[in-house]
Amino acid sequence: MSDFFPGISAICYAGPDSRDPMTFRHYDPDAVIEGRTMRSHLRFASAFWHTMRNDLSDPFGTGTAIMPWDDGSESLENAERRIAAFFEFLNKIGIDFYCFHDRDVAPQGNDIDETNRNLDHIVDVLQMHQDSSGKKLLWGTACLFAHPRYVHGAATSCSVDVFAHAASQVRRAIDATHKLGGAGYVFWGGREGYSSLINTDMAQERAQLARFLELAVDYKNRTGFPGRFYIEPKPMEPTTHQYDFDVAACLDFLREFDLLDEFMLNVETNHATLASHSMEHELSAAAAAGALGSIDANMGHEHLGWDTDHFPTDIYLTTRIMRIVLAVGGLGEGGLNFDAKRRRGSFEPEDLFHAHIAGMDAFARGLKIAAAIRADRRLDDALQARYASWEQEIGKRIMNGECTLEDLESHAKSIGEPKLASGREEMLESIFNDFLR
Ligand code: XLS
Ligand code: NI
Ligand code: NI
Repeated sequence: MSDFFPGISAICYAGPDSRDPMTFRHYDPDAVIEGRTMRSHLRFASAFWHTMRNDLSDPFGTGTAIMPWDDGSESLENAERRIAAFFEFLNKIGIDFYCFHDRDVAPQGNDIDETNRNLDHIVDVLQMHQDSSGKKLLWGTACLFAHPRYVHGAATSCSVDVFAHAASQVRRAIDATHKLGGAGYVFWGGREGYSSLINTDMAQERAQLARFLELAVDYKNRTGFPGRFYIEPKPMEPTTHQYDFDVAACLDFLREFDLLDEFMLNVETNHATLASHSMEHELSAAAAAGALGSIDANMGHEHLGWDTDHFPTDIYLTTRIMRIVLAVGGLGEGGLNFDAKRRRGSFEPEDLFHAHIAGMDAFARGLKIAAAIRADRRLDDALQARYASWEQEIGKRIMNGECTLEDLESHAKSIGEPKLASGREEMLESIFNDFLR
């Protein structure tokens, strides 16, 4: 058995007092919270593209990551070695799931057939590793943004031929995900937007995107892929504007094209902040529509206006996320995928462990704190009390559609000026803070 991470053994829970950075201080996989284990609440996944393919280069400099298992070639042997290193990593860190793009696990060939053969080969390799490790695929996806042919978009390209290439690629990526028992399949519209409106027919491009998704749904139904389909909203980058801008825009798009029953949302923190929303806002919007499916767990930096994909280490953030996840009864087949990368200066292989430990412990704490806030009930009770007037007869009649504007005028006259209560925002924030000790 090869050892790609020599000197690092399985990361174990050692409790909050541990001073050993190679331990979990909060993620105790078998600890039970609200009747379920932490492991099943959190369903952590590691992103193959960041963990194995991100060399930590940035627009100003080359990669710094030390990856002794990677010879830099596009050979199948190299792809197999990366996967072996990845599964060793998953085993040691104790993460049960992973996510991939077709092109980051398997090399592109000279034509579609060769590319498909490469992917088929790699799917068998992944299957072998899944079987021997018990690890599972949370979701797969197609990289429809890196190849130069997608420069003007994939489904939204001005070229119908590019649309056909993208369709063929998605077909095979769904097959790969299906074969590996993936719980879901993600559509992230990396270049499904525009650089400039001066050369863009927005109505045409949006209709193309809808048609593309319809074709995928048709394929899912015909091939019996049982997993969920997700859309991952993102407002921009690399495009100026992406059509799946935020949760609200995605829901509206899906509703317009009658696709709402077919998709849930994979919500990413750094995409929320790029859209000038909080993650809490995006998750609440998705939850309200019954479409909160999965989470790309990362975060941005308040001084940087782009998708920096930091590992999520902010306990306020993870607590807010887990409060919503617990409130909707969990993510079901979804999970928390660390769509996150180490900083360029964290270039040693062991930093992959530190980064994931930081994210996992932050979410474990978020889960524990969120559960404590829920058990305490003060915040939930305050919310319920705030809307109590809607429980009155008049409130029920309005919501049941049994009132006219005239009825409401009579009601308004009979009660006089409404008496309002304070929103108590600061008091509630302060109660929330009490739990972050
Ligand atoms: C990029 C996206 C991407 C998707 C998968 O910003 O987050 O990584 O999650 O294609
Ligand atoms: Ni993502
Ligand atoms: Ni992202």
